[in-house]
Amino acid sequence: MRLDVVTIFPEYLEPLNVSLVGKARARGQLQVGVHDLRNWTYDRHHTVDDTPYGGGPGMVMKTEPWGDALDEVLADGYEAGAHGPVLVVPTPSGRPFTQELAVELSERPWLVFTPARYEGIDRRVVDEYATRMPVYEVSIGDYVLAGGEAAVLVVTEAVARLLPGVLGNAESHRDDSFAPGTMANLLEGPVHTKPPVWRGRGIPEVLLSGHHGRIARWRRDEALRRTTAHRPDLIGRTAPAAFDKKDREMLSILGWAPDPEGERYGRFWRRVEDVEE
Ligand code: 6GU
Repeated sequence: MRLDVVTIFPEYLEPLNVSLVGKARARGQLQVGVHDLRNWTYDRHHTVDDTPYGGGPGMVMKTEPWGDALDEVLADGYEAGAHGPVLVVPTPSGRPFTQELAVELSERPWLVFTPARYEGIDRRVVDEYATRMPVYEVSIGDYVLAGGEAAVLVVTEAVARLLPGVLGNAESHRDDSFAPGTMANLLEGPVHTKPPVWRGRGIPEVLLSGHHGRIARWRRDEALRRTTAHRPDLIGRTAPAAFDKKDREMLSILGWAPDPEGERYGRFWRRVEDVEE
């Protein structure tokens, strides 16, 4: 896979040299180009922004540097043998970045990122490149960052770990919390390692029992506990068939029951306390 990032803060992308992504690059599984947008400015002040048409606060990133930068980065990529680029535009007004989207992007050969500062990029830039390639405008969550660079790091790490041979264990993706599929998307429960006692705290007995069936059940129950506590929305929208009898017992203990009323709009479970009488 090839990645290109155009940014006014190339140094913000330094983490792409370390850890999982850095190792994938070193092994040749990933080619990364980070490009300074100001290389495509031709005035003395290297201006990349201007005041918004229609007024309002903040500044808008100008069309010409982005257009010239993207034209050259795309031409150089094609020259180097890359094909099938997609443009990934980080923005708080994008679609939510999910594991499903990470999987989709991991199947593309070439991602071009355009992290913006200020109030974003002149709309015409996205509209222009959307005529040439798929464009994904993505948000990494319901909060506002000062710029899209941190989002590029987030998306890159989520995508890179899905590439064949990048993570050690090929089995590990299927079990990811949020892995697409018909299974319930549950958060993972607690994990433990040696020593067996730390500051008077032991390990749950079952994990030392050697009973694989009971261990799997305990892990599942802990996942249900954690998911009901932290992400009740994930339980609510899980189809009943994704839960076995023991799951439903645990959900009942945790105060959850099937919601026949909600089924029409994709809400299969409700908190028992939520019932109004
Ligand atoms: Cl992708 N960019 C910015 N600036 N803020 C965000 C975001 C992206 N995702 C969530 N907040």
